[in-house]
Amino acid sequence: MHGFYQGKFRHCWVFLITIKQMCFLKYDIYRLNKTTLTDKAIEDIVSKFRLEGKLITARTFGSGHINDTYRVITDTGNSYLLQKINHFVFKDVPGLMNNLVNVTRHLKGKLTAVPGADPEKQVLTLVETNDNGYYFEDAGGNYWRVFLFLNNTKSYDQVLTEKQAFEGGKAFGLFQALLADMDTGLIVDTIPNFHNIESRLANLAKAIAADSAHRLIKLSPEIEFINQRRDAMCQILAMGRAGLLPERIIHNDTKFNNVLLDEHDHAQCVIDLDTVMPGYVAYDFGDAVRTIINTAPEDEPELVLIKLNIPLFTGYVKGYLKQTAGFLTEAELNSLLNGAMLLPYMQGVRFLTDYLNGDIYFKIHSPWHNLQRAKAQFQLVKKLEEAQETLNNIILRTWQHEKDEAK
Ligand code: ADP
Ligand code: GN1
Ligand code: MG
Repeated sequence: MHGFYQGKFRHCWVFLITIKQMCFLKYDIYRLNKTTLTDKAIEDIVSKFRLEGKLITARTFGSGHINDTYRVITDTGNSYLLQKINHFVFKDVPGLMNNLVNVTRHLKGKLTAVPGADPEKQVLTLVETNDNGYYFEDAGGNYWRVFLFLNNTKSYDQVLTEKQAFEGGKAFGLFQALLADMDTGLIVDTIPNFHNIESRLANLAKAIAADSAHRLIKLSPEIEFINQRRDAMCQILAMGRAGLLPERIIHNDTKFNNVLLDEHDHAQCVIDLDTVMPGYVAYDFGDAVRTIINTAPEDEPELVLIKLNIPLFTGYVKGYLKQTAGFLTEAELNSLLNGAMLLPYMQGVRFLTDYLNGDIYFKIHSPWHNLQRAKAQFQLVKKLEEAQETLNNIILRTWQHEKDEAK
């Protein structure tokens, strides 16, 4: 051992220690950023908004990977959701907030005409700033916004029952249905090429070429896995370009914790509207399936625990097609399974790219978190590939059932 430290490998050893320290330092800096906001700072920020009552508590909330979220409670018993918008990810915050105002206005307008609907509970409500805007920019250049907190709601990182999956399907299906007639001119692209797999693969290629965090070593199995599936994964994009799939306004981040269920597990409200942009319905279907069908979390380190929960998939498909069978084209229907393959693949590509870039995009909880996430997503793709026929039959059977019901 002495020889190893002192001998010809000495420089190598020092180098490895330095790399390791840098990884942990970066992780520590990340944790510091998350926890250093004082109550006084929060009080200053919320004082810019028209809140009812005086702030009593503010606590970090939720498990999102992008924005910083706090639940704020005031002495009148009112509850709010304060968010710092990640402007490294969302470069055009005024455009993004304008989208949110237009989308929530459209959704509320449509629900007002639906008997029994409750637009205030089913759609997010932004709280105005004192100068009648919807966001506040602090001295440090950070952007903040506040929503009314929807009480007695739950969001699940993992789906537990078929009923929850069904309700989630209904919520995201209804969301697409209500936005079907919205003027796309009212929406700006908050992240250009967000679900463009060609562009995601090009970003990965750049990250591999640069290898800025010196992490490329040992990644050949993952890179080979990606390369083997390139053509198949670009199919939706090709069909869209050929005019075979219509572009609609979709959510673009339909992981299951972006739908709030009420205390009886009924669908209540679709949240996290930052990525609402034109796209193909298969993207929303695929991203929801990605988080519902997996028996393990998105970042599961034990790959053997990643299996498919078919009843949850069936529940989601039933809820989703109940709301959408009336307007989806046959080509869209046939693209759904492809979307279910594509989204975990694309997510794996995005996690791997971020790992190679040194974790600059997604929040991480360990220096290898993004790699672990990527491996887990690719394992899910493998499982989905094995079950393609079963999954397709479920989609087609459910579609037929909805068509028969409508007759
Ligand atoms: P992120 O973009 O970081 O995922 P979200 O907007 O999804 O942020 O919010 C994070 C979490 O906060 C959600 O998963 C949900 O649990 C909760 N949440 C968001 N909006 C509301 C709301 N209006 N009322 C109650 N809970 C909410
Ligand atoms: C991010 O914000 P959040 O945690 O809901 C990401 C999604 C990914 C997801 C993976 C703007 O979603 O695209 O699918 O993490 N959002 C953005 O968990 O990149
Ligand atoms: Mg979210």
